[in-house]
Amino acid sequence: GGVERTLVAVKPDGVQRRYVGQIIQRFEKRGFKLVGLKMLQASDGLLSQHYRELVKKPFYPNLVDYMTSGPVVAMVWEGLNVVQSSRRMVGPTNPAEAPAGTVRGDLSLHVSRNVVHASDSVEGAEREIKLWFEGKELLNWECYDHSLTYK
Ligand code: YYY
Ligand code: MG
Repeated sequence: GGVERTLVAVKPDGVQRRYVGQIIQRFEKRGFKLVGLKMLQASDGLLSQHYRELVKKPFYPNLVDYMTSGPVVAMVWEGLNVVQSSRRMVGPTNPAEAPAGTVRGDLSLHVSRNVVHASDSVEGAEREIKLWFEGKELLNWECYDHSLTYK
């Protein structure tokens, strides 16, 4: 892939456990550029669109209760191959299968409390970013170290 954007969100358990800073730091350290950031209380309506493939799953009501239990910190990260790289940094859905070194493998234990979201495809990322952010909330800015990290 080329330069892409993806949606990463610290879920309510991650916010409660005060992991926002260290999750942001992982993406900054990797070299990705933050182009959108906000804290919000997710609504049932937003989540039913965000998780539209999952609304009929038995765990969906619990998922909505969890995701609406407190604030979420949503962000958009930009960079080379950022969609796949973010998924690798976040780790598998079930923290029990997540390797150490991944966000989920380091910070969580249970599939229904897995701390963070990351989009799973370029198309999915585009759809999710439009759901969570207005165009004017995304900033185009020049990251001066890209002449070092993109060679
Ligand atoms: O993209 P990712 O978050 O890794 O997994 P999805 O399959 O999209 O599921 C979204 C979300 O649903 C997952 O992060 C936790 C929750 N969930 C669950 O509570 N129990 C499951 N068996 C599967 C998913
Ligand atoms: Mg998913």
